[in-house]
Amino acid sequence: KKIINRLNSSATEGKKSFALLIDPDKVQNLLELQRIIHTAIENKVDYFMVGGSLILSDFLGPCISHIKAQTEIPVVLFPGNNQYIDLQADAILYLSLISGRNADLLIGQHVLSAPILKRSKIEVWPTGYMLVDGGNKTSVSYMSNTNPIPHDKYDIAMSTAIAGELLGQQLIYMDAGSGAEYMISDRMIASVKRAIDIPLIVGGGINTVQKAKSAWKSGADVIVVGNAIEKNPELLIEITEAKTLLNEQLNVH
Ligand code: 1GP
Repeated sequence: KKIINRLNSSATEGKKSFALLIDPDKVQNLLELQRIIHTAIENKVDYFMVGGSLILSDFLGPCISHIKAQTEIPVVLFPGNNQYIDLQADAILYLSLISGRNADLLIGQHVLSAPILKRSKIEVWPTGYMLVDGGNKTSVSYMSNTNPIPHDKYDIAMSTAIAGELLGQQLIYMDAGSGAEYMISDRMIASVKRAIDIPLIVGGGINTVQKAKSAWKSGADVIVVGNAIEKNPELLIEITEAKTLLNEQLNVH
């Protein structure tokens, strides 16, 4: 069964999921990487996302093979550009930066990577990627050379997400950027979620268990946490516990 179908079924049931984002460039050494992966497997995160804005190290391949050697938990690539491909991964977020007006990130990078992806067995997930202002200038807003959607422009966010869905995107990913000063507001998450019928992924600046819970409760189907767990791996355990509790309350298992 395709992983995206599983993701879709969970979202339809209202079941909340948690993706741990690992940026191989931010990991100090392989031992630290192994420790985070081990904790994530023990706590049964739903997805590993592997990605970043740059490729500074040669940890991408080892990171994915290390995860794949130990667990069936899907590994999803979250690429910063068309070089960010490793076919050991189970799936790739094929991101169209629909909040921006940079043609290269709407179609250009895709043209460069399409033949290799088409020939591979990797699941390609068409994803409408929306950057939302998170207070500070994050790597992704600088690297993408686009303006994020203002934090309080709910209608723009909603209309953008609907346009993404109508254009055939299968997921919407709203991101305030890694290490955002503030996460996307509950109100914006809720207005986007109400407007679309495809799963909603939310990330950027989720650095406490309270923020994780409020993103889920506002309508995120999957939350992505990276930066805060790099700093405090214990948070991974707290967030998984909160997710299990919430899914029990929602009566979805
Ligand atoms: C960034 O959404 C991800 O693209 C995760 O952000 O690193 O702030 O958790 P953080």
